[in-house]
Amino acid sequence: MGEIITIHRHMLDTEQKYPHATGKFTALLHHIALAARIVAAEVRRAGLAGVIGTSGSLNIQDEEVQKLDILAHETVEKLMIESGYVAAMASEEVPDIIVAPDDHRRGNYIVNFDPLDGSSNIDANVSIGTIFSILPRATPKEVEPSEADCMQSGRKQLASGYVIYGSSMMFVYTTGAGVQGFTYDPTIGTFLLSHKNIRTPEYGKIYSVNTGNKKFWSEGVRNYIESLHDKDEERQTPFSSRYIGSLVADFHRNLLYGGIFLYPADTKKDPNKPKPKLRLLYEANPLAYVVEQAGGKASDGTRPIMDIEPTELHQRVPLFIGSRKNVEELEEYIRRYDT
Ligand code: FBP
Repeated sequence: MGEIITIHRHMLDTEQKYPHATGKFTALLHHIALAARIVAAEVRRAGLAGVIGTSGSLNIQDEEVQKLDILAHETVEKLMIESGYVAAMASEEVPDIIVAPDDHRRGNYIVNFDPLDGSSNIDANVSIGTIFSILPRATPKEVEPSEADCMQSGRKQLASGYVIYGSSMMFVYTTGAGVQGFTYDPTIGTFLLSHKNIRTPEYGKIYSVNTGNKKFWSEGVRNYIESLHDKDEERQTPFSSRYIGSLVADFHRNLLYGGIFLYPADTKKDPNKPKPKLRLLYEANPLAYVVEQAGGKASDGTRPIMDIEPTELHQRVPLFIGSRKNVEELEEYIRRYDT
């Protein structure tokens, strides 16, 4: 049996390398891992506990809210506030920022999160996940936290990652020193290091996109996807199409195997104005930090996702993410046909 490294030990070791380490950062990450374990327990027994199906309400995104979305949101929010390390949060499930009570429970970190990603797949027992992004406060701690604290560019992230609730549960994160993956071992009740220093292949032969929207994409995106079906030795095409419909699950597979995930803007809703779907602060930015730390790339088609200055809390962006050379090829098609 190789060296057993628990997630807590790894986080501590990582933080102790930082000159001003206080242990608070590790404790915050530990609370996120704990929240994920509670969410996982709810997800695993959802069919038995009557938490399958919709809650009957719509969220700020105008999407049907699943009962488990609410449960996951409440769990993460509760753990973040009780950690005592968080000043404010932004969640996919609530319209405004959540400010920690102005007492011993208010800390100095900001957490943006998608409590349950891929919720359209919950009832079908398909892999789903939780995505998180940790930032420092942008406003002085003497003033009340505000949207400005949550709406910072991805370059300001101190850490980000996701938990995937799949055949096994994995916690994948970065603090800017590479990407580590931990697998949950139910026999001992903790996450153990299973994927050290994940590097994504420079070029992969998998593409992940909802081709049902093809007619509503830009010419550049359509031509790029078409070109992946040609026989071309040099480009190693045709590629394989893989699409789960859970961003975390599609991203995780491509991170390990190589390839590209695309969610372009489309004119399905408004023929005159292409609309993106995925959210910048708690979907695109955290995954962009992970993929860049693994040697890959994340773009909105013309610029790195993490260079985007947020203008809205629930801002959406086109997302092209994965192996560096694949994303650069896509950007080349957009340059050639759309600009
Ligand atoms: P949420 O489930 O968190 O709202 O995320 C959006 C999402 O489900 C992604 O996980 C996924 O990549 C995408 O939407 C699927 O969209 P579509 O059903 O349009 O292909």
